[in-house]
Amino acid sequence: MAISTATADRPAQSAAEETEALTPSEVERLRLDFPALHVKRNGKSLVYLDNAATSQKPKAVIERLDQYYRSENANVHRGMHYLSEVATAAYEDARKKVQRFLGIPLTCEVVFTRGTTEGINLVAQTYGRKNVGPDDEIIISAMEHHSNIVPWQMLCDEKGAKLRVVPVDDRGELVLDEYARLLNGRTKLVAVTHVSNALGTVNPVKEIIALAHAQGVPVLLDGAQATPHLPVNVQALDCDFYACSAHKMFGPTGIGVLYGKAEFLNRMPPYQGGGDMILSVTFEKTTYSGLPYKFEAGTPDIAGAIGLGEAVDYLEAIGMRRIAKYEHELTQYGTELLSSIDGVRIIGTAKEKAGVLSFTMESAHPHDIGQIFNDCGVAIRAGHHCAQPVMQRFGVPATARASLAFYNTKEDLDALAVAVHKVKEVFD
Ligand code: 7TS
Repeated sequence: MAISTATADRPAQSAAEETEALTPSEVERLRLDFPALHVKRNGKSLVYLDNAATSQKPKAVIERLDQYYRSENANVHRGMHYLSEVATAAYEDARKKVQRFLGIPLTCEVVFTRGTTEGINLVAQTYGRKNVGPDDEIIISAMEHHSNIVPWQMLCDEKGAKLRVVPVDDRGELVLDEYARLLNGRTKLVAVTHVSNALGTVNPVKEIIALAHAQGVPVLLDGAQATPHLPVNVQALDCDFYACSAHKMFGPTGIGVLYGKAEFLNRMPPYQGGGDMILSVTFEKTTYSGLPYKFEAGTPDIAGAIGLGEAVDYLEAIGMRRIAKYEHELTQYGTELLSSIDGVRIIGTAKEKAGVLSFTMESAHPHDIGQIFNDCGVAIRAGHHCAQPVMQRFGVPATARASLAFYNTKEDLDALAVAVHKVKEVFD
């Protein structure tokens, strides 16, 4: 397959091509699109394995931001002049690109946010404050990122509601029988992660949604770690809300997406008040804009949205199925490598996993592992990954975590294994 960073001249892919994993030579070519992968440290290119924290950006995205600020910059939805029309068209075009990428039925169901965190807070503060009362229940899981725990805790504290938590088994899979038992007439919302950032587990979200819907309960999915790695179609999933962050999807920081079914979004009050979200304002009464503008108060991150549009074009040109397949092979390779080293314990061994390799070592604390890895030019994250409850579940304060993207290679994982041996040399 010919891969270029330009969008206009990309060939359409056949279904057969879509299902084959990326080949190593394609990955080598794609790596050239990412300047940061070629940053040198001690004469060697960095090995970047911290993609769950944030991903690197392709030239297409960087250049699109540059073009926007050089020749298209103006505020959106308000100017009567040329640049404002250009900026508005580009911003709204980005919304359509995101709509297509996530299989969202209506363009007005794409709300631009600052990221996953803001998307979840928006739902908690609007849908939640309106619909949750004393003794109602919200179901989350034991593997959530703090951003899918704390907003619900805040809501429950305010309303006298209860947080119910689906447990995780020793492999890092949700215990679905327990989940089914937790669902009841008081449940107002289920909010679970599509893919765990700490364990890599891909949750059976279709089943989770079907069980909730059978009881009339809506479901929010935290898609922060899914959208960069898996094909996601919210219509096929039938989730009611879906939140994700551009910066993990090879796009800019400071921008993300909240999908919500229009039937929910229409009935929710606004999140923030300000410019762009109103139809008319008097001191007596304000009326609000329709979707999605009701939820986009103030000047949005225009450049960010346009950059995200470019990022999803880039991902679609490669093909999310091919990315998922390649990353699956890479994850298996990395898992086998790490499992073969004495004293390494992998945390998170679910059958369905995305590219996260969380591990501890008998001899060294994760922070020491991170330090030695850094000395070896291998970037990973060591810590609790903003998922302290799941660390507690596995009886560890922290893990070292290598997290993959489609531009990583077996050689990157070999470098990871060399760094693990280095840690053993120092600490064993
Ligand atoms: N949900 C999950 C599952 C995440 O992994 C993250 C960020 C968030 C929500 C929050 O995303 P944000 O873009 O709003 O900050 N996860 C990580 C991580 O694993 N390391 O750094 C950030």
